[in-house]
Amino acid sequence: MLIKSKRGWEIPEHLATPEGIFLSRRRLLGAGAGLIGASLLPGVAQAAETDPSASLYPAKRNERYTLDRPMTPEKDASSVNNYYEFGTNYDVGRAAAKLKVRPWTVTIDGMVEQPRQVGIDDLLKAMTLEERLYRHRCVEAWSMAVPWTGFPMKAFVDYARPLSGAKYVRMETFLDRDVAPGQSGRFYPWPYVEGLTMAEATNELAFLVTGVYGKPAQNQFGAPLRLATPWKYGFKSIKAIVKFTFTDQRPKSFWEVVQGAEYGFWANVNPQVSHPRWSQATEKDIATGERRPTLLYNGYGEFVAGLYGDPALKGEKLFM
Ligand SMILES: Nc1nc2c(c(=O)[nH]1)N[C@H]1C(S)=C(S)[C@@H](COP(=O)(O)O)O[C@H]1N2
Ligand SMILES: [Mo]
Repeated sequence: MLIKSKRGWEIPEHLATPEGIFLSRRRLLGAGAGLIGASLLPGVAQAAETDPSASLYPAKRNERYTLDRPMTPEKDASSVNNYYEFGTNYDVGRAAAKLKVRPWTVTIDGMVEQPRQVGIDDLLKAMTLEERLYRHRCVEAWSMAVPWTGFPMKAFVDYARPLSGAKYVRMETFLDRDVAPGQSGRFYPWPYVEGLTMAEATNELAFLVTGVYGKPAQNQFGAPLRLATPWKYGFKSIKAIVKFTFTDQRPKSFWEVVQGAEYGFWANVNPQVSHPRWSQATEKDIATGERRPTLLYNGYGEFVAGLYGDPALKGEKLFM
């Protein structure tokens, strides 16, 4: 994520423009990639062996969600990640591997029939896993296409049994400064928070991710539970979720607090609405470097455009 007024502990100067990001990504994908991949492999194999959910993978692919572009190779998608808890660069795999993802308790509270806590493996037993190929578009104008495994957020909302007055779901990432060095940066409002309206959370596309590439997700992808809302910019897809709070108050998301003039609550992808500091008209594939025109709602308009037709939303900044 790029923010306007650079402070000493924030992004290095060479990352301060989208081009800088791409250059540094290319460097990562070039000389560095093999090294990073190789050094991660032992940890990865170990994680897969000890992960109590490993036998649930691979899940059956849901063919309803198709790609208009090649899937991003796993080595690229897993070596270029945004996860500020573990650093402001993109090679966070090694740092994120330190996060313990078992045991992992998910809290459900706020406007629900009965607040409760559930262990991730019990939650997985209550849900049916499927695989979906989704596009993923970062607000910084890079993109990829990944095979997520998880369950529809709608199924989770049904499980959580919110009260009829709930209008939003607020999600929160873990907070542990000992494992996540980034969380010591006092400029940021940790823990990471995101939110959706109930209509968005129960839209068929909203997906809670537990795995990717046919196996439990590596930590850098947001294990053991992260969101995927492919019609929105990537910062909405919060990683390592520990809490879902149902509420009638619109949550303030992490990046909205950090830089509200540039990153809003809605964050729907739109090629015609520029970021204040760069165009969103095109995007760059992290694996191939190829540029493509950005699509309205990241190409998912048939699923989600109806969410935003309500006259009550007039005046909302739906695309930032
Ligand atoms: N907790 C948390 N979630 C997060 C982030 C983060 O820094 N912390 N980065 C966001 C951003 S800006 C993007 S683009 C995606 C990146 O997901 P990926 O690394 O799987 O590509 O995660 C999002 N979720
Ligand atoms: Mo992002």
